Amino acid sequence: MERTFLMVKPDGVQRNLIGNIVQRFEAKGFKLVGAKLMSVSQELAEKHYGEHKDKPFFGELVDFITSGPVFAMVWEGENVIATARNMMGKTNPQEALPGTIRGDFGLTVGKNVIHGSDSKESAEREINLFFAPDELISYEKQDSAWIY
Ligand code: FUP
Repeated sequence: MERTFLMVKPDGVQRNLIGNIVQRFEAKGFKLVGAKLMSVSQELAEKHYGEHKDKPFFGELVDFITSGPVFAMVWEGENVIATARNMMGKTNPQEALPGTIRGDFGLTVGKNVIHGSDSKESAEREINLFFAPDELISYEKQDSAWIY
């Protein structure tokens, strides 16, 4: 079963959106296998956003993600990586459709509420960056038979 890394960014935590965001992925049928409220260190931020290190907005990106607590999560389910990206909406909240997280809650590309892995490779890399193996829980859920 596929896993992805999702993170409510500091703006989402400050705006009390953790519960709403968790609820969407639970209701969709995905399984939460790890979650924690945490601070992102400078080092972790620079690793996480490594692919953007030459972009003009890299400094702002790192400053923002280290500016307050984030809620880091690992979710599991069929095609969870692409489906979660659809549920998040486009990177630019102006283009994100209503009904998506960024479409419903975001106004600017810098403060766009949530991060989600964009491929199998980035999911694996980001899960390993943010979680130790013993922080991820494998378990059966009774509702699975009604979802799959
Ligand atoms: P996403 O995968 O949708 O989070 O988008 P990207 O990986 O392309 O960008 C990572 C973060 O960089 C975005 F969440 C917001 C920020 N960003 C900017 O601040 N300015 C830009 O022009 C593009 C991205």
